[in-house]
This record gives sequence, C-alpha cells and structure tokens, in this order.
Amino acid sequence: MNSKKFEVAAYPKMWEDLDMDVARFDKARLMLGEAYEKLFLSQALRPEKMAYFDDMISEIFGGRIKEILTVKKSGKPVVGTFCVYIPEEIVVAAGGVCIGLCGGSPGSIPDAEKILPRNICPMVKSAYGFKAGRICPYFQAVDFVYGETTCDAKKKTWEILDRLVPTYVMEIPQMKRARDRALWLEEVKDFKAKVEEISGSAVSEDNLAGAIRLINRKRLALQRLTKLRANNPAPISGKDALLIEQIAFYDEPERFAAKVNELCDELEDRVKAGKGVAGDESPRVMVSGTPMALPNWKVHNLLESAGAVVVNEESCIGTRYFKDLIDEDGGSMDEQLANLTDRYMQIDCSCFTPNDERVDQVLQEYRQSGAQGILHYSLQFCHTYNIEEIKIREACEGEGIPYLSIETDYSPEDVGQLQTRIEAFLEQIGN
Ligand code: BJ8
Repeated sequence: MNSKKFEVAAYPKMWEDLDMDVARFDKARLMLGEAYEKLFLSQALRPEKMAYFDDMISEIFGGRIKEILTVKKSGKPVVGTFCVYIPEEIVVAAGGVCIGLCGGSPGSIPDAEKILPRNICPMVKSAYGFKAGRICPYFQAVDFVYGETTCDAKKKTWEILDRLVPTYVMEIPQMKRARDRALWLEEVKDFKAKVEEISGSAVSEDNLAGAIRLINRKRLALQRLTKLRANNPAPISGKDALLIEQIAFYDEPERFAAKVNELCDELEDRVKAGKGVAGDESPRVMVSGTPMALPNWKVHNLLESAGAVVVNEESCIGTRYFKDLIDEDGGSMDEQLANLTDRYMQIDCSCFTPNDERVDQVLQEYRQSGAQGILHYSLQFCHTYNIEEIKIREACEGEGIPYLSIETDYSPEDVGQLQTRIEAFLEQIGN
C-alpha cells in the first residue's frame, strides 16, 4: 500500500487564463484526489508500473493541459470528442491532439439541468455541465468539439453546446449497408477537411500512415493488457485496468502505448510467478454495456469491494475502443481513408440496427477473458443499450452464463441497493 499523500496538482494561474471557475474547480480537484487515494492507492498488491498512471491523474489538470496548450500555440488542432467513432488518426496526422472529453461526474450535472431536460443520459448532462460551469480545463482548451449523431440525447445536445463552444457534428449511419459505409466515408472526408482548415495545412499520405501506425500501437498495447487480465489469478485489478482505458483518451499516444507495454511486461512476470491482485478463487466478472467516462468508477468499485475481480470491459471505454485495428497497407490517401472507414464501421455500438455482432462479441470476450459472469451496465435513459440488453440477456441465458443487468447513474443514492444485488450475483457465481 502506498502511504504517500496523493494530490491532484493545482495550476490556478493556468486555469484562470483558460477562463475557468477556479474556486469551484479547485474543490473538485481536492475531491478527485481524495477519491483516488481511497479507491486506487489503497488497493493491495498493485503493480509498480501503475505509478505512471497515478502521475497522470496527479497531473490531469496541469501537466497534460500544458502539453496540449503547447500544441495549440503551434497552430495545430486540439479537438474534443465524445465518441469512439471520431477518427483520432486524422487529428494526429495533422500534428494535433484528440481529447476524449469527460462526462463521468455527478458534480457537473446541476449545471446541465439548468437548461437540459433531467431525464436524459447522465453522461451527456455531465459533459455539457463541464462546459456550462467552466469546470474542465480540457473543454476550455479545445479549438472545437466534434460530436456525432449516435443517440438522440447527444445529437440534440450538440445544438445547445454549440452556443458555448464551436461544435461540429458527424453523421454516423445507423445501419451497416454499402450505402451507409459510403455516407460514413464522406463524413470522414469532411472531418479531415475541418481538421485541415484549423491546422492550415493538408494532411499528407505519409503523416496519415504514421498516425494509423501510432494509434494501432496504442490499441495493440491495450489488447495486450486485456489478454493478460484473462489469467487467473488476475495480475491487475479491474479498477486499474479501467483507469488505464480512461487515460487512453487524453494521454499522448506514443508515451501511453510505451507505458502500457511496460506495465504489461511487469504483469507477464506476475503471471509467470502466479502472483495476482486477488486469490484465484475470487469471482471473475466481465462488465458489458455503456462507457464509463472518467471519473466513473462506481460499479467496478462495488464489484471489487465485494471481493470480485473485473477482467474485461466490453464497452467504448474498453474493448470496443481497441479491438479493431486499421489495415496499414494503404498507400494512397483514398486507400487509407477506405481502410480507416472499414475499421470504424466495425464498432458495434447499440445505435446500429441490427447490431447482432455485439451479442457475438460479448460471448467471445466472455470466453476469452475467463470470466464467470457478466454484469450488463446501462446508464439511465440510454434507450439503445437498455433495449439491446434484452438480446444480451437472452444470449447469456442460452449459454448458461450468470448474468446481472443494472441501470444506474452517477449518484450515490442507489449504492446500497446495487451492493445487495451485486453480492447476490457474486454468490451465484461462487456456487
Ligand atoms: S460508439 S456507446 S461512445 S455513442 S450512454 S450518450 S449512447 S444515451 S455513449 Fe457511446 Fe459512441 Fe456508441 Fe460508444 Fe447516448 Fe447511451 Fe448516453 Fe451513450
């Protein structure tokens, strides 16, 4: 156990320059530090190489922002996104930074509810509230936000968000026919044009090829981490793995991939030594469903506090983000954009209909992860995941997989009730 007092570093002058509500944000900073210390640093048998990711959290509102502002000052684009459909390779090819903006905190929801309806997804409200309340330095640093038309809550919120920060919208098809792929390719080209407009120069074939290789390396490192989690005893906790998957959306990709690989080297040694974070009799759970944006650690914390170990996240902050790579063989710009489009069309978000490949993917990841049960996680008011849950449940019943479905938000109100249900579920796994 790490006895060092953990703190998220403060950069009040920089926050002021970013036109933030500094006094309010500073309280959030202190709360994040306390929560992190309690949930993460108190874990037993943590891998030593988690130190880098602890530092990333410590500098989440400072060091990384400075790096991003340096890129911005050089005239390169800084793009905020909310969905894994936005092709970060194009931003990286332009020398810019692509930031997955957060929407995982209850603290910003009251700001959103001043204007948005209460009965929409907490992730959308949280994200909007961060901008409305001026309490996220990343939001303040971006040149523009690129939204998408995946779900109704998001696509209508972008119209309102545009009043606060330039917000462009990419149309994501809802089916996967040839004509949908053609539409998507055109949207990718428009996105590239927007990024080029901000950076003032065209993305070259060589730069795009380099960016594709780089982001593939990042996804490969995350794939390696996921494979290591399949060992029993699990060499890393689900909480730490989720944290790394969350950091993937805002860290510098080259460095991030290298650090994940260093961690994986350590985990490989642990596996060889039969060393894990929990005993090999601990119930192994796979979580599937809606993304858990930083700092949403609620369900992983409940599961692992109850003695389970989470071994997989079938989610966009999880395998849906990194299971597919872009073919690196493309030479011309057209070939590369076609390869990129093909890769992104494989994302099995519930906004697609039909989306049966997700059901197959869940079963495949269940088998590969060595999990003993699946917890389906749906954010409140997320209609597509909530309804698709029916098919996931039926598939699990068909395969005899222990299964629990929960629908929740970010508030602590249902924690007691969830705890009871989770404990019963873990007992079922244990029998
Ligand atoms: S590709 S999962 S990141 S859309 S949970 S905001 S769908 S109401 S997050 Fe997502 Fe892209 Fe799909 Fe992935 Fe709406 Fe549902 Fe909220 Fe959601």
